Formats: sequence, structure tokens, C-alpha cells
Amino acid sequence: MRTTAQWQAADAAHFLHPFTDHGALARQGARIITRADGIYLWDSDGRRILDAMSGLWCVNAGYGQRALIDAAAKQLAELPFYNAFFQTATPPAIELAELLAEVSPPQFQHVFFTGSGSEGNDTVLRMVRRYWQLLGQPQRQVVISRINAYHGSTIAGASLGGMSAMHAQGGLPIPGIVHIEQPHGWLHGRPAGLDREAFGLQAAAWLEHKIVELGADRVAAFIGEPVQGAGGVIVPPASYWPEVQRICDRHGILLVSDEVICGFGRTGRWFGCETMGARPDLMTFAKGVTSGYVPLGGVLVGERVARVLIERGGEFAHGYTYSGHPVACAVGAANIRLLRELGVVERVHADLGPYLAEQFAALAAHPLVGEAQICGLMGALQLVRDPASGAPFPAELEFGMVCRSHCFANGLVMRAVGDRMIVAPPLVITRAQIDEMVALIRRCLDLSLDDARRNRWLG
Ligand code: PXG
Repeated sequence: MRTTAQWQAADAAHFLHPFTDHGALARQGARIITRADGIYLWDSDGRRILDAMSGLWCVNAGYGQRALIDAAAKQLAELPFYNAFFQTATPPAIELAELLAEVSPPQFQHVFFTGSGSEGNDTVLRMVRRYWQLLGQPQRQVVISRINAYHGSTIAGASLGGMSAMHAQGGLPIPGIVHIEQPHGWLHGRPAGLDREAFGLQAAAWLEHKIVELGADRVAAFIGEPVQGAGGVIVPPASYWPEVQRICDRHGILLVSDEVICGFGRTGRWFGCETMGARPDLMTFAKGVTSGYVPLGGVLVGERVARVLIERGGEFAHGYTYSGHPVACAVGAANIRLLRELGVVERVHADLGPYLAEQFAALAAHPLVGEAQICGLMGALQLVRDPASGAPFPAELEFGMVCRSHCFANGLVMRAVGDRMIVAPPLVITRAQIDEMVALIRRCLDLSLDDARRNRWLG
């Protein structure tokens, strides 16, 4: 086995990482993760780390699940690959399609498989435009999305997403994609005189304004994450999604729920749209479908769209080599069965989610925390200079990164999105492990507060 320094040198010499400043990486050296079990990781120096991010929001069933490992090994030995083109199928892809229809809301009976969430959203863009073309309304091309949304990193995914730093690198978004503001009350300064639910209705109305401005007959679909994940776990007011649904219905526009993070139990239901009270026509999924053990994504296609594609569509000229990959689908099927057997989704809903919410409510009293939000087992702490006024730290301090460094040093993985500290632990976490996680978070907040005091950064 190589030493950590040897791994780091080889890494810096050859491996271009995603979303990484390679100058900084080469100077500091990558953290090398070598194994995992349950909710814990171990690095190449043998240090144990509590993975409060489920890898990258995906290891819903936790690490080391025998059922998933065995499903992959068995399928690799039996049939490691065959495609789903040219009127062919493999048993794992059929079984997973069947299981997905069972666990998703009743309008979903069909699935299109991809290799990732980004590819899933490319499929969404192709599919919604094809749908309207088949209905004789080819001018319905525009997809409305939201600022700060994350829908992936392919050309279509990054265009649908609302990340300005991504748009700035490479002339995005592509034509036909427009963005409205997100339902982020904190960012919008909790508009004076509006309570949370009234703000949710106002934020939904921004969608209707955009539809009217564009002309409804040009709009194909609206896409959104039930809870914006990579954008900082922005939990919308309860009034938001039902109102978005009404607006889409009123204008005949397709509603797409990007469930790549929220799917497979994260919010305490199988899909985030169920928690949020929406009835989408399409759902993008990835990550939690296999608990991240192997790459797999796809689009659940509601009957409104599926019937048109199947009955009037002829050939949909779209697909990927790995659409319905048998090993990925075998792991996906084993994962859904395991989540069911363990009753994971129900436990997040009835026990773990409310328990984490209680703990986060207590953290909200910490002198650095301006806002604490939880939905199921995803949560955010907004760090501020002054909780009373909500005054933020100056952006150039990158205070979230200060806190994140303390997390790393103390054996905890949290994500920093600006000054929002994020958790999304594996759904198999126990109450005792939530206590351990929250104690670590509190310690890291205290250490960050010491830094802020020492450097006179507080308001
Ligand atoms: N939609 C959503 C809602 C996502 O969160 C994708 C699509 C794209 O999936 P793939 O499988 O193509 O990556 C995602 C991915 C972060 C982070 O830092 C989040 C994601 C990916 C990478 C980093 O929070 N989400």
C-alpha cells in the first residue's frame, strides 16, 4: 500500500478532479479515502470520519451493505453488460423499472434509464420538446428553471441549472432555458410584512409572471428540485409547490421534479415531490437509486407524457450505451428492496427526521447560526456575523470554508455552500449517531466562533 504522500503526488500528477481548483489541490494534497462502513469513512492515515454528506448526497443505504455488494457480484458474473437498444432487454432493467413504478406516485408507470443525473436532465430536455412536437405545438420549447438550481454538469444540465459560475464558463445557458428567482426567504431578506407562507406564494407567482411574459404557448416545462440541494438546502415554504402545481396546471405546462437528491427517502417520503405536495409529469433520479454504489440515473415518465411518446411517437431518437445497464439496475433493485425491508423511508419520516429537526432547532441558538432548516434528513445552518440582524460575513472571508476545515480536522464531513453548512447523512443513521454528528457540528461551530472572535470578524 502506498503512503498518503505517494497517493497525493500521483493524484496531483495525473488526476483532473471535478469542480476543483487544481493549484490549491496540488499545494494541499487530496484527502485519500480508502474504505467505509455504515456512516463512517476511513482515510489513508487510518482516521475515521463521520460522513454527514452520504458521499455526495447518495449513499442512502449506508456503506457496506451486503445485499448491494452481492447483487453487483452476481450480475457481473452472470451478464456484466448487454444493451437495451434494438428491441432487447435484460432482467435487472425490467425488474428495476417495475420496482420504480411501485415506489413512485401512481402517475408513473414508465422509466427511461441513463447513467447519471446530468444525463437524466438531458433526457428531460429532449423528451419535453419531443412531447410538444408530437402534440403539434413545436413552438413550446422553453424550459423555466430557477437561479441557484443544480441540474447537472452536461451542457443541458448546466444550462437548466442556475449556477452563474457554471454559466460563465462556456457561454451557457443554451437558448430556450430561462431562470426565475428561487424561494429562498433568507436570501430575499424575509420580505417585510410577509410571513413564510405568503412569501412561498409570492415566489410561486414569479413563475406565473415569467410564463405570462414569455407567452404560455412557448413554454414546455418548469423544472425544480423539491428542496434545492447543491444550492444550499433551501427548504421552500409549504405553500410554494402546491401553488407551482396550480400554475403549471393552469397553463398546461409540464412539471418536472428533479429528484436526484430528494429521491429515495431523503425527505422522508420516497420522492421529494410527495413531501412538498406536487404531482409532477416527469422525475429525474440518480444517486440514491443505487445508494451510489454504481452509477445509474434516469427519468420517471408520467402517463401524460408516456402515452404520447408510446402511442404517437415512433422512434424517440435518444439513448445511451448504459441506459438500463444490468449491473447498475441489479444494484438499484437490491437497493430498493433493502430500503423497503429496513423500513428506511418510514423511519426518516416518523423518527429520524423529526429527531434531527429537534437537534437543529437547538443549534439555531448558537451565536453563529442565523437560520437552521431541516427537511427529512437534509439540513442547513446559515452562518452569520450577527444572528439578530442576520448580517452575513463578508464573502471574501469564505467563512463557510473556515467551519468546513474544522469539520475535516475533527472527523466530520459537511458541505459548505457559501456560508451555509449542509448535512445529508445516510438514511440508516441511528439516533445515537445523530447525537454524535450534532456534537461534532457544535464543536466545529464553537471552534469557528473562536476564530471569528480572535480575528474580530463578528458584528
Ligand atoms: N440534479 C440534481 C438535483 C443534483 O443534485 C444532478 C442533477 C446531476 O447528477 P450527476 O449524477 O450527473 O452528478 C445533481 C448532482 C454538491 C454536488 O456539491 C451536488 C451534485 C453533484 C456534485 C456535487 O452539492 N448533485
